[in-house]
Parts: sequence; structure tokens; C-alpha cells
Amino acid sequence: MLKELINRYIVKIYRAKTQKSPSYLNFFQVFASWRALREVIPTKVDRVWSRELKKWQVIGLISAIILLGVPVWVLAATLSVDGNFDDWNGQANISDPAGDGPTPNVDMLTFYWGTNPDDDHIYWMMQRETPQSGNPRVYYFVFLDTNNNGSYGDSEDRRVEVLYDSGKDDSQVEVTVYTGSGGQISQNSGDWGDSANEGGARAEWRASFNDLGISPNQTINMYAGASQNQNPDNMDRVPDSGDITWSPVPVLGWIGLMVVIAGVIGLAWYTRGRYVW
Ligand SMILES: [Ca+2]
Ligand SMILES: [Ca+2]
Ligand SMILES: [Ca+2]
Ligand SMILES: [Ca+2]
Repeated sequence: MLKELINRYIVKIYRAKTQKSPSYLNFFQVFASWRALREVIPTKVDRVWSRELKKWQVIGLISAIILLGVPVWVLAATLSVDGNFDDWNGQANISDPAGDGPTPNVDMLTFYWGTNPDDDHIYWMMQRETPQSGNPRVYYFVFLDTNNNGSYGDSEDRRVEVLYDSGKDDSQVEVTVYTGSGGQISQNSGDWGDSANEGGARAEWRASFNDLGISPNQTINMYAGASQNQNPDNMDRVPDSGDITWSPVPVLGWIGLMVVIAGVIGLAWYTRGRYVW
């Protein structure tokens, strides 16, 4: 089928460029292999065909760069802790059912996480059900098994505790990092959530690799939760069971990832070029 199309195309070019009857080429349409055809078609057609092939190779290469480049660009979209949530589009996330929290205030719907290239922080965002009481305060937790041994209670492990309080026109998000055994490591806060007027459902925050005691490309486990108070015993857990296992930065690093993608494109270009010529 493909060969037939190629042959038909060559006949078309031949007719356009030489004004001669292409009828004798029909023989090749049926019998000639791709390589054999290349050897017998007249030089003039060959040149035209070469130019056409080059044009399509360039179009193919540009398409490949766009197709491969767009996901990398999406991955590289910059996360920022600023109370705006557009930066979370396309980031890794996990949904949690509505209605499994003790109250709508502490009923989590979506938990997001991500990193930026060359930025030693993990970013998180939590979206809950729209709060339905006069006291919208909620505690979010992220539990990290940083030494990847199945326990979250080691001194190497971390618990990130987030107090989110949405006021009418602003919000207070206070982030405290503890070790798995309860020692406080750091604390900071800001207006990083939806105000009540904005729905009071989303808050974002981050913690440095240093405070978390991790190196960028190690594998960690985590899960999250929401509770009305500092006691996580009665929280809405996400995921409902099990852990999220991931590596905050790809093992190759962001630069390495792009080098590999560029290499794949280059190799495809080289081998395809070799095959055709
Ligand atoms: Ca943001
Ligand atoms: Ca839920
Ligand atoms: Ca552990
Ligand atoms: Ca849940």
C-alpha cells in the first residue's frame, strides 16, 4: 500500500517535471522494490524526489520535536507557592472519593505533588470539599517514608503538617516539618490558599529537600490526609489504602532527560537518513 502510494507520487513528479509519459514506470509500480526503484528512476526525477524527501524529513523532525517537547514543557511548568492554582494543571495527582471524610471541611478530593527543574523543593496542593461550617480550619498531613522501609515513624522519615485557615478575603497556611519521631525541623507560613470568597477549598505549600532529609532522585513513599485537629487518627486518608511511591526528580535529572530525548530524535534522524541515502 505504502509502496504503491510512493510510486504514484513519483509518477506525478515525473510527469510534472519532464512532461513525458510516465507509462513505462507503471512496470515499477507493480514490481520494483523501494531500493531497486531508486536505482532505475531517471536522474532528474531522483533529484526532485530527493528534495521532496528532504522536505518531508524536515517536517517529520520538527513534528517529532514538538510532540516530544510539549510533554517535557508541561512537566517543566513552574510550580510556585502563591495562592494561584493554574500551575497545577497537568501535575501528578490522586483523587479521593467525596463523602468519606468526617465532615465536608476535612473531606479531601484531590492531592497533587510535583517538583521544578533545578529547584530543591517538593510542592504539594490539596483540594477539599467546599467547607460548610463557620469554622473552615483544617489540618493537612503528608507522611513521608524517606528511607523507603515501610515504616513512617523513623527519625529519617518526615511528617509535613499544614494548618489551613481560610478567612473571608485571604487565608493562612502554616507549614511545619517534623521528623517521623516527632521532632520539629522547620516552620513557615503565608497566604497560600483560597479565601472563603474563592471557595476555601485549595491550599498549596512546599518543603525543601534539605528539611525533608532527602536527595533529589531517591525513591520515597508518601500518603496524605486531612483532619479537623492535629490528631491524624480520624483523618480522611488519600489514597484510601497504600502509598504513593515516586522519585522527586527523574533518576537522570531534568537535563539528562532532555539529552536522552534529543538523542532519540538525533538517532532517528541519523538512521533514517542512512537508510534512505
Ligand atoms: Ca501556585
Ligand atoms: Ca475524600
Ligand atoms: Ca521509614
Ligand atoms: Ca479518603
